[in-house]
Amino acid sequence: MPDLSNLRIDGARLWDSLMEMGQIGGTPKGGCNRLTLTDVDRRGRDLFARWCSEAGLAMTVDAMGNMFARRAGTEAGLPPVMMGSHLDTQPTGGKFDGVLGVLAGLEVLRSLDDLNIRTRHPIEVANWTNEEGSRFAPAMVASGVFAGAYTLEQAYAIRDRDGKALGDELERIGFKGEAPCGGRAIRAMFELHIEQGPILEDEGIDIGVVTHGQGQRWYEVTLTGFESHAGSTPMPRRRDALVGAAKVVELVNRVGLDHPPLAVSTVGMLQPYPGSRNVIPGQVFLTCEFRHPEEAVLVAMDRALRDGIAAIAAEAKLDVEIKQVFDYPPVPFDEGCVGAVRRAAERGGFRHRDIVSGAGHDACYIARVAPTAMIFTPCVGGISHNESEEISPAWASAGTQVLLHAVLEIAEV
Ligand code: HGY
Ligand code: MN
Ligand code: MN
Ligand code: MN
Repeated sequence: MPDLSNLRIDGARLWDSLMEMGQIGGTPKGGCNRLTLTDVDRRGRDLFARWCSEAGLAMTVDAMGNMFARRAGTEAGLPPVMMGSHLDTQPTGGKFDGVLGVLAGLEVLRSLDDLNIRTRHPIEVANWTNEEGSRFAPAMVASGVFAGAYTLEQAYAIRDRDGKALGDELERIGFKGEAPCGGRAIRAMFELHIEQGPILEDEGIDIGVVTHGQGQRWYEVTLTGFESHAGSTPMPRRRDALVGAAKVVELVNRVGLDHPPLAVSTVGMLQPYPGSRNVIPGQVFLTCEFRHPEEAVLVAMDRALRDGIAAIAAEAKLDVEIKQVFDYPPVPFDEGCVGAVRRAAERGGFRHRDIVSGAGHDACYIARVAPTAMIFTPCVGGISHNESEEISPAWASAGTQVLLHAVLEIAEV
């Protein structure tokens, strides 16, 4: 194998691409709002497709709108080594969550051309549809279909809070591709992503070698009481769904605190109905989610949630419906690929450490159908899913450098 240790990506070109993509859906606070399958998402997809075409890559869009830009290998029949992440963002997202992994993959392919390096395996960079799960729950649904966790029909039927169906929105923005979603061999997949937490920056580490993705459980809870007049309904006669919901919020927080140090629990959405200032809320819709690296702890948290909500509903005389919308076990990544990431970090002279991912990622589903690993870069203050999300150009380049070398090890020069 030729000495590749001095191969360098073009960090300035990568940074320019990140900044240009960040303008699409850019928000006044410097963040990004490119909610999946909106016209803004389409504009981001079109820019990515233009860049891939300029780089001479062959683009395939599959039935879930997943985009795969492919650089041919010297042996066409070999399965591709894949990179990539997602271009969709949270409504108050940043410029780097997901986007770094997609544009770093593009930078790797641009650099291989500059350096005139050919690999045996083809190499692809992917943009996975609806990683965030903010508009259409659950998250990572398109990589989930690719990995066989959901059928196409199940995914197409998912509706947003306005009742729009995922399949219809995919069609509307022109990204419902012909190619089947999944069912094809992949040699390996590497996802570069910001850590979205504080560990790497706090420890002065450049590269996270991600060994696992933690498990997640997402729920939708509907509490139903009875609307009535805020002025003339005596307190003992009320069936106030919002009072019950407030106790559920406290319960969810308690369940997280009761499983230290790694458990996390969050109520992200809470919608009282009818939402009138002088009507006792008759119904509340809320979402909650748990995460932990161990399945047994997630089972215990699930039990505590269900028992706790039943007690709250009985005491407040409310009806309750609990819908689990996402049950996602902890994911160990492939040792061979994790090793390739670690060797690439050492070759580049980067300070690195093993780390478990707090966030979910498309790589967590792809790990079900191909050897997969992730690379983390630090992010400023560990902040993400916030418009102030920030990384340094040096961190972006370091992560992309490691991605280049990990991919080259597996794609075989
Ligand atoms: O929620 C997550 O972990 C991911 O950012 N969708
Ligand atoms: Mn992400
Ligand atoms: Mn995210
Ligand atoms: Mn994610």
